[in-house]
Amino acid sequence: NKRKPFVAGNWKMNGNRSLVESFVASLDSDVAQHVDVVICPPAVLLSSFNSASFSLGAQDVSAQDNGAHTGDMSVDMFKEAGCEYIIVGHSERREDHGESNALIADKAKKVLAGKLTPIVCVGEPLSVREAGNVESYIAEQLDALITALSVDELAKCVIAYEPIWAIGTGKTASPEQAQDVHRFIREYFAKVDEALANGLRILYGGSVKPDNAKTLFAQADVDGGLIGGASLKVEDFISICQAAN
Ligand code: G2H
Repeated sequence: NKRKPFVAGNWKMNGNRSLVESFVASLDSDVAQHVDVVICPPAVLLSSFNSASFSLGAQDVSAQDNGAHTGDMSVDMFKEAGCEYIIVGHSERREDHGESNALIADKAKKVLAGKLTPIVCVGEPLSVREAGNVESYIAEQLDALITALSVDELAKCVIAYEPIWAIGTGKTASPEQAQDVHRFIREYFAKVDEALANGLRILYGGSVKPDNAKTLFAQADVDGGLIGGASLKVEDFISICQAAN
């Protein structure tokens, strides 16, 4: 396929200025030659980055415009801080902050209106997988997005499939499990528009490490990864980026 590989590091609530410095010093443009590389640090660290070798992203955003929303940050603010991407709907946001599918779709729409790219996360908890309901669960998450966004807008999104049972647990989905859901997601978008589905980048997330990245990324419908724990060590992150090459 002709989709450009994509690797995003999601630092979550981790990192400090010295970690920023190690990334700026070690992650050079060679790594990002054939791969779109993005780092999503905590918002307060964004201004410490000054590197042209990779892009910056935010981990979440408000669905509102600037105004009286204490503690929130807007698309405009992230844009000014140099972000090109914003993660929305991470399962930790859904769980810690009760974010609904509808709110996440609103956020994605807001990100697109600001001409940034949303990385929209979907994924099922273990109970849903054990009950055999993965596809209907993911379909419901995608429906909210498909309802809120036009085909042109959907085409500008990046999707991340992150099975919740594989997040930070060391339990990676097998390449086959990942591919099955990625194929399902692509086919689901193909019902909306074939070209959209073919061009859409779908990332896998959940305990991606240097030693499992290559086989995951080799799957036909896996276009890269959203990396948590392993994005906190620059050598590990670089080898994952290389695995996507
Ligand atoms: C899934 C992933 C990155 P980890 O949340 O978003 O984290 O790689 O630590 O499982």
